[in-house]
Amino acid sequence: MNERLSVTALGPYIGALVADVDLSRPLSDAQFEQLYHALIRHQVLFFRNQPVTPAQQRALAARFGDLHIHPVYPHAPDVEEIIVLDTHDDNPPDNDNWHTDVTFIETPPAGAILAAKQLPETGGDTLWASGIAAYNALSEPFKALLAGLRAEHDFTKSFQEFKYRGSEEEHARWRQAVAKNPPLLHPVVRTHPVSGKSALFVNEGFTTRIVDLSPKESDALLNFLFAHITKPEFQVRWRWQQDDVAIWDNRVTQHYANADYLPARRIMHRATILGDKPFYQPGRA
Ligand SMILES: O=C(O)CCC(=O)C(=O)O
Ligand SMILES: [Fe+2]
Repeated sequence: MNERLSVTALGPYIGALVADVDLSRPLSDAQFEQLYHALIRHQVLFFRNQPVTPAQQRALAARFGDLHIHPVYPHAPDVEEIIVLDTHDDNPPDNDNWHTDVTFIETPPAGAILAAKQLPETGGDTLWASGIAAYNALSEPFKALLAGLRAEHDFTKSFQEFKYRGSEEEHARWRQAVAKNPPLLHPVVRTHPVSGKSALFVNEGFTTRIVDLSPKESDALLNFLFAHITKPEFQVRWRWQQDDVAIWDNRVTQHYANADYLPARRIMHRATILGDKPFYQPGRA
């Protein structure tokens, strides 16, 4: 059996295409090791032609850690760890903003695995941005200003009440999720626990304010940082084909799902790997 994965960078900062691996089968330790190192280095990995079932996708994700069960998104039949993102005219996409997944919990996901199940003829690309590249591009005085600042992350910034009024059951699930996920704080700059690299860790999806600054200072700084992360230099854009798989490091990246394909339907499956509590440790890398 061929144990060597082929890894081709898609740019200097973020993204790589991985070939010579079958994600539907259990990976050997040697294969997993290569995959893991490629993920830390490139932050998001892409694979073509991987028709994984929900159970196979769960098994692959479980190699990386324990899995998260989402408070409001629906899941695959019998596999509650696999979120089904089925978007169409009656359920329009809502990930067309720059965000890091689930930063509204104490230990946001370390990563996620997304599989393309049904795609529109055209459109529906996803972009990822490197928080490491964005951070590195800042001047030293600016980095010094960010060091030690804390930002609030709020579930309701992206999951707004008006979207969950379809049925009483849906509304009740939303209320429960709000009660379970009060706003909390994370460092504005986060150190990667494995690579030691620092990354911007505020995202437009969930970050509401920098609590150590005045409201006006916080607005100005966050607006700058949200705009800064959208520089194409820090990004990779993926044009999906059926049965593509993407794996990303959610600790140091954010992403944006283009909502340009309605009325066509698009179905994606996502597994979410639990992470640890974000910290900032200056000078590690
Ligand atoms: O549908 C996509 O391309 C990405 C959606 C998203 O934001 C996610 O799965 O976390
Ligand atoms: Fe997302």
